[in-house]
Amino acid sequence: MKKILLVSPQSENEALWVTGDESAEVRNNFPPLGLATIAALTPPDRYEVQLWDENVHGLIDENTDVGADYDLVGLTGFNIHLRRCAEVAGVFRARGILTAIGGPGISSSTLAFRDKFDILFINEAEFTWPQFLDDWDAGHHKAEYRQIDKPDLTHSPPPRWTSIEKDLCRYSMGTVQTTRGCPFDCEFCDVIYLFGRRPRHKPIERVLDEIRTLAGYGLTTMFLSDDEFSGDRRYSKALCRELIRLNAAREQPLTFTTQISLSISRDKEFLELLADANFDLVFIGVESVSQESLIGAGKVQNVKGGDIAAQIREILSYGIGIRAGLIVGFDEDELAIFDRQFDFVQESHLTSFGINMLKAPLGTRLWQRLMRERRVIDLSPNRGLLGHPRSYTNIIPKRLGRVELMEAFETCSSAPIPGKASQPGSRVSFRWSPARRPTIRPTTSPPTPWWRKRQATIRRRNP
Ligand code: B12
Ligand code: SF4
Repeated sequence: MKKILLVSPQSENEALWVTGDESAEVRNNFPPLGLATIAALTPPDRYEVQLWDENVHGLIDENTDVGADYDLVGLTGFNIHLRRCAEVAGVFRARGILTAIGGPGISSSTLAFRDKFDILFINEAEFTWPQFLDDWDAGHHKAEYRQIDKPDLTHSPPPRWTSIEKDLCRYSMGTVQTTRGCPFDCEFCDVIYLFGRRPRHKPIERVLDEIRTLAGYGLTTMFLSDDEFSGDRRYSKALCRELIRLNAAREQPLTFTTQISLSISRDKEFLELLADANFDLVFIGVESVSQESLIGAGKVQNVKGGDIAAQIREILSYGIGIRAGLIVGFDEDELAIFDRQFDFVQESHLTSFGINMLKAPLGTRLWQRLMRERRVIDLSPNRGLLGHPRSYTNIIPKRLGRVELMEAFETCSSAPIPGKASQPGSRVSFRWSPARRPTIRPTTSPPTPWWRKRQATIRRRNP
């Protein structure tokens, strides 16, 4: 029987999501969902599959004993992981083992990394991986498999976690994907190229089964691993109703978290459902307090609701915490944007946030426009020297000097939080210099009736 090892590369960025506040055994936030899906697409009667997450199982180098003689090593990753994927592939190629790579990273940066792996899987692999396995068995596999159509998610099998089930306690949450795709079209984002604008969803019963499986392994928080959980609102509301039922039948409710758009601040029914389903934190691409920058970036869904700080407070008032993504370096941004973002964090009472410099990912509308304007810098020859991806950008900003932007960013982001400086995680979020560090104030607006109801519900469920 052929043996396959599926590796998720070490990710400094991801390891940093572990704040140090979790229990000692937690090594990573998210178990490798893409690899568990590939494992599920691999017939167990023909192949043995083992998952290996470098953040949990250790770094792989030429001396590492991976426990068996594998016939194939498959890697996964986003674009920020590709360099590490290439290093790991190099280790196995030196041992004469066939290597493959799939995931969004190689799907969007195919050319730059083509020669680092033997077989490339571009885009989603629900159809191409089984096709490869048949070709491989028949002795004539191709060097590249490319999925053009976007598969209906009923074709995506429930992820198979069995090979790492003992290690699932080392993750702070379970991952379940309910939809792929996003109806919006932000200029800097490649989600719609990779996954389409029409959200595709899994049948609700399937989602519930996946949640129950992970809960059975002892995980109590579930990350719904979607681009935009509210993209198909009828579906996500129906799912929330089922999550409420699922929790009601449990002694201890599960906690949910996901990525969602700011536009939910205008949908009270949805906010109530999210709160009642026990979503305690959502990631929102807030990006900027500047309406001009948001309009320029095509992030109109944030602008439609008016005052952004008020929209955030509305969501917080339901007891749903927000981790916000912020961006500096839009064409409309001047140096004052740093102060404006700072004041905005104060005013909105954001519970958590991370900040990035605007980058133009290959192929996005932003990349195309800035290429025409000759404002994209090819950093690939220097990639090894650049350090952490948060500390540089591949664009020439419009109103800010490039050095000015990077210096201002570095000044703000390098100040450690007192008492946390030595812990992993202390640099993952944007830290304003100590004098300017925001204090999270208690909300000044009176609690809404729903907030009070949610508090009562929480108290009832956790006496
Ligand atoms: C959930 C999510 C997160 C979560 C959890 C991340 C995690 N590690 O699990 C959080 C919020 C933390 C996050 C953070 C970031 N994310 Co994110 N995230 C996603 C999201 C929405 C879902 C990922 C997922 O779970 N997919 C479900 C699985 C089943 O899909 P999959 O892994 O793609 O696997 C399929 C195929 O790709 C393929 N495949 C994958 N691996 C392999 C391997 C082999 C061998 C084979 C054959 C096939 C194969 O087969 C699978 C079935 O089709 C995606 C968008 C999306 N819809 O996928 C963005 C996405 C992956 N993230 C992205 C980015 C940029 C980031 C950040 C860098 C953002 C930032 N600036 O900080 C950070 C990086 C953090 C890190 N170090 O991991 C980009 C990546 C862009 C790219 N081209 O690489 C995406 C595509 C969104 C986007 N366009 O902006 N993210
Ligand atoms: S809402 Fe989020 S996922 Fe959708 S296009 Fe904008 S940035 Fe990308």
